[in-house]
Amino acid sequence: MHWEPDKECMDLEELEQLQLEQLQSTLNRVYSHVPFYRKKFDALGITPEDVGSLDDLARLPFTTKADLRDNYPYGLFAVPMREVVRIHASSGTTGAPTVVGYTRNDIRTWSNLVARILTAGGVTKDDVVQIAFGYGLFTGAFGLHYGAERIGASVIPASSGNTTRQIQIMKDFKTTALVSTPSYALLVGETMQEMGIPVSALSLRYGLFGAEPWSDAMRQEIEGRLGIVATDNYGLSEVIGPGVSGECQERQGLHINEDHFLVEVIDPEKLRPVPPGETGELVITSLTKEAFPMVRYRTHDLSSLLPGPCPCGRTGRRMSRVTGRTDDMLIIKGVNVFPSQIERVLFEIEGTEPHYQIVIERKGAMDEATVMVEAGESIFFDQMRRQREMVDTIRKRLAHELGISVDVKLVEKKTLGRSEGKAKRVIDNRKL
Ligand code: DLL
Repeated sequence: MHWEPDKECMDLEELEQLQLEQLQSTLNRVYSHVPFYRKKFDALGITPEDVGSLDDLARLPFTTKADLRDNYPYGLFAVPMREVVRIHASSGTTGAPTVVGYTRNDIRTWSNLVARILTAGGVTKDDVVQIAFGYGLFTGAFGLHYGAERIGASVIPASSGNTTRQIQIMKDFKTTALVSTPSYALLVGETMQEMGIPVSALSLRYGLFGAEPWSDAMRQEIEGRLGIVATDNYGLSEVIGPGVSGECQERQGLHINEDHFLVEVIDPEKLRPVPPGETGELVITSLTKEAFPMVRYRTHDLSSLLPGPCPCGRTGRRMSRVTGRTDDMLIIKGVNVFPSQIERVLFEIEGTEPHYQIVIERKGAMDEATVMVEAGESIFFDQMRRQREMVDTIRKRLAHELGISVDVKLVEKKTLGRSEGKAKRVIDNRKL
């Protein structure tokens, strides 16, 4: 099922022609309306007219989060404020927030792109969609809300938090699709169990999850607990919010809305494209945005471009799940470690709950990492011997996967903090 089949299944040559025309108009727009871009292009001796093919994109300068901060709040807007009808911001984990704006047309585009993703994830106008993202400056709730309304679904703006109430609403209002972060979906499943509400009491069929990395193992866990088909969708506020890419029912990678975004994958050190299919950092250029166009934005998200057609008929390229961020990468004892690697190992071990946290300390010159893992009740009521065996198994498997030794601590169910938005997996107490 497609929302805009003529666009989503476009002939590839036609798509490239469209991308080039839109790229040229975006470059003209930023060159004439945003002093920041004009200065950068001038410094490199490039004018928009020099870009005659999509390959010329590689000659353009990158834009970074620091550039957004330096131009806080409205310095990168390409239209006067009277044309801006919406403002969002991302708080990020460090530093000043970054502010983004939308014209009326941008909101229309955004809603359509999210409608594509919801449709690909199974949602139709017959669905009742519960949005369990926080409504506010975060783009997640409003983006998915507008997309679901665009389709004609019945939208419940439940917002985040108050999980027992969410479940009550889900049951009473006969919600058929849940929209949230994957970690929140797990918490919903867990809370249902505690409330004694079986999956059969709900009408849920689909889950559309995004805004943070998750694994296929986590998908299976969520699908089992909630009795749904779960799809992944990706986006970031600097580029538009949700709506950049999303999985279809084949779940073989996320379809990129390529008629609106040009996606490159680069080596984050050498800053050159990696060979097709290899993992690197996503760099995204917006092609149709009016208020806040973006040229070669370095996302710091790690993914790869997947070749070949998808049985669903969409023709654009797909990207693999985002496994983490270049700046999510921990360096422990000199070794690169991603939280997603730890998650994968824990999901394979019976008796552990899918909740974990990594705590890193520095003792003298040495890093010490402890992985706190919630253990199921049966383990806690068991003898010490079984607990020790489990710690040992986890430690060995982690050492094998990560290439370094880490401490493992079992904690009781529900000891680790739960997040209603993006999960916090890492506590780094090192003063580096
Ligand atoms: O999280 C937009 C969004 C909302 C996407 C709802 C999907 C659903 P930001 O708050 O600006 O925007 O955070 C963007 O979150 O650079 C990634 O690191 C991460 N991220 C977003 N979606 C995924 C995903 C929204 N599906 C940052 N998988 C991005 C992995 C994701 N990471």
